[in-house]
Amino acid sequence: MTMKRLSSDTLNELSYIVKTPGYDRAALRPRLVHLGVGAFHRAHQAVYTEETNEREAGEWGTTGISLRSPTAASQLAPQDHLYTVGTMDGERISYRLISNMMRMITAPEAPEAALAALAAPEVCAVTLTITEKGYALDPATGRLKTEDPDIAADLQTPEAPRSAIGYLAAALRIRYAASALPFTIISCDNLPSNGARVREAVLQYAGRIDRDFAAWIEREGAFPDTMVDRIVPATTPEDITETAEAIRLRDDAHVKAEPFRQWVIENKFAADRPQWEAAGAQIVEDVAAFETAKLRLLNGPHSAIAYLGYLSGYDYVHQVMDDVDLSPFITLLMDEEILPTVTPPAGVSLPSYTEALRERFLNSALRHRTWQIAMDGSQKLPQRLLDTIRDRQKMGLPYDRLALAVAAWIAYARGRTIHGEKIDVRDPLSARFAEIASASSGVDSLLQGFLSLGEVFGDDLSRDLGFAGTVLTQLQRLMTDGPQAAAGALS
Ligand code: CS2
Repeated sequence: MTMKRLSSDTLNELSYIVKTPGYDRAALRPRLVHLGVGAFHRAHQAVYTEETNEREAGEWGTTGISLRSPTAASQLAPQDHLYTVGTMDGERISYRLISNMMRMITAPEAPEAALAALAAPEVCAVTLTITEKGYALDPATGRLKTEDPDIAADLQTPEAPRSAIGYLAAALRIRYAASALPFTIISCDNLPSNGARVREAVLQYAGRIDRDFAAWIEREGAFPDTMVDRIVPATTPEDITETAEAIRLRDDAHVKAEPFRQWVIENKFAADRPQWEAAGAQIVEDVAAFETAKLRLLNGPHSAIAYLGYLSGYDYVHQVMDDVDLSPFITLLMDEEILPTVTPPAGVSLPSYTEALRERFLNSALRHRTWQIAMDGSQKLPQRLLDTIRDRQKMGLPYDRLALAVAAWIAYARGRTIHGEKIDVRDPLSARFAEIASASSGVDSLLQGFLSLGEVFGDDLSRDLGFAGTVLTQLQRLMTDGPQAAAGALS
């Protein structure tokens, strides 16, 4: 039997097991815009907004903009932008309907509509999940990559942009010309000082167009730093089928997520905002400690799990956390090597935090793919693993486990498993990786090739012989004995 699709018209057929919104959808106003409507937004910021609407009788509606693909619009628009989130807690799944998304725009198909939606006077905040690479900043220097094709094109025709930074600036410029207030720009990507980064990108870009305009952004704009946390694996076709059976309607925009969620936002806003605290968000004066703890203790081990796990033949994170060699290795990596570099955020006990993280990684219901986390390693490694190594070096402490994680990234990024099977490496630098791999004649030259990637390793680690030697030892062991034995030797 073909299942009917979720939409306003079929809502009365939705299973009673789905928690439905406790507020009036008709009262929503398009006051928020989100760029990059992937699974993470749907299960994170959108859930906070939804609960805020419920608890505060809010009017917070979201316009979603996809900067590239029409996928999100094709999932959401036929459903009147309604979708469900499945929270997976062991055997238990609980569903809730999310209804604050009002409209979806695919920017390349409707650039004027996208710009108008952003610049609309009612919009008070724009949230972003555009991934690490979306910020177009050189990670080592913080310089705007004006050579990036999208940024270069946008600087030629700033009123008809295509990049995220170009859209934000173009919309702010309309506000500026109208002597209106800017909207708050809230980065929700896993980058340290994510607010400061997007501010830097927008200011450098705006400065190239009009200095007075850039000065206005500097004066009036607000770019809070945030820490975002919820494990949200990519939705699979099986998830869609299983959800349809459970909720009695087909939901092509469904996302699944773990029960845990956290959102810490710096108290810095340019305009009105939803009282996201009503949904549990923490509004604080300084996000840095939360960000560092999360990036280093969650995302760092996540990347280590992804590379070592994938190379060991594991598809999912929870399987890696069940492996006799890899699981103790990850525990020691977290407790012995990473934790001593982290200052606990106010009110947080780091040993309990790491213990809770391991429980979260063990959530088998999530089926979180190692391959998904392995993506875009060149953009993730610096803040997840390399800064921790830099701190260990400064403290005069060993970092062999972190070095094994870096070695596993290199082994993965070269595009072959230890047994020689091809890996589908997704990364903005994948072409460079392939060149390095084909030019290298052995482990030594492979490592040299990768270390020459200054945008990943920075000027310091690229030239650091002690670092190179430590990674080489791990890479050799990994290539000869395999990832499990290499990890086992450090447990
Ligand atoms: C993961 C993160 O895909 C990845 O790189 O490490 O997306 C992780 O699941 C989230 O940051 C959890 O908050």
